Amino acid sequence: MNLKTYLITRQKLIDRALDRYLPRANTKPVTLHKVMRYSLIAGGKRLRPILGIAAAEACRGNIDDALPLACALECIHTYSLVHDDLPSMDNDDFRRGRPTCHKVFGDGIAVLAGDALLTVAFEIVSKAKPTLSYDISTLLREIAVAAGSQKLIAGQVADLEAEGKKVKRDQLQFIHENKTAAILRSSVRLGAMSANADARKLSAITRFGQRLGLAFQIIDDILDVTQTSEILGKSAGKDVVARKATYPAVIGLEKSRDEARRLTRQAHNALSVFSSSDAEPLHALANYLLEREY
Ligand code: GRG
Repeated sequence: MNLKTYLITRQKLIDRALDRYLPRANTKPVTLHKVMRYSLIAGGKRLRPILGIAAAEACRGNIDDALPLACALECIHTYSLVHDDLPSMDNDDFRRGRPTCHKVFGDGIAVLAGDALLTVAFEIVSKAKPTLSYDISTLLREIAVAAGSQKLIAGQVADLEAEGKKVKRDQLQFIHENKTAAILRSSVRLGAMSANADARKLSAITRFGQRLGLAFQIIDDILDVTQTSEILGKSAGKDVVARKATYPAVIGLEKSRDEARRLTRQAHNALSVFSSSDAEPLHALANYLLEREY
């Protein structure tokens, strides 16, 4: 398969769907809807929704059924970035190749746009088609738990509390598994659910998402040290300055690369229950995430 074409076509599809799901920019209150769109519509690699759609394909589902769930997760991911960039959190000026939301519109409206992106995600999930094995309340619960106080937010709390401290490897893994891997894992699980995956396939996809999610954050940590802000489209080198808990800081750059490779291998292995043609996009995406430069 041609991964470049695959990524571009999926990104366009997701961008069009996000545009449809969000209230128009001229909907009242106009400021809020304009700001939500500023953060969501322009930019972002759309990795989580692309992975969700690829997981649906692996389970022989179709793109249209996976799209609402994929887009809901992208809204949650974007909310977490908007809030994370605030001065009271990571205090970042640059995201998705442009000034951060609060830099352009102010802290108050950035908080509210983040809140609204989180909330609209649940409205979008309510539009998804239930399947025989997964009703709407199961889908809603999946997303609520991943974004909630024991996953995404737990990871962010642990990340804030670890700043400037010496952390052990298991604490670091807790942060990464919750701050990053939980949403990524849910993206592929929801894709599989939209295809009415059986328990064996859902469990394989879950393991794939967990391993890939952790590898993804380790690569993100490595890129923060090795890449420029221009290439990343966000501020590089901040983790060292803020004395963040990262893999390169705790185990060094080379061991971090080894760990990302090891986890990616495990992610590939988790897909052994699928035929190689059904899982081809997931395998290609796992390789791409390991080799990515931004
Ligand atoms: C505010 C509850 C709350 C959580 C914030 C998202 C987050 C948790 C922190 C942001 C910083 C960070 C290292 C997040 C981990 C996830 C991550 C690597 C985000 C960037 O994902 P990409 O590269 O970004 O897919 P794009 O912009 O392409 O979507």
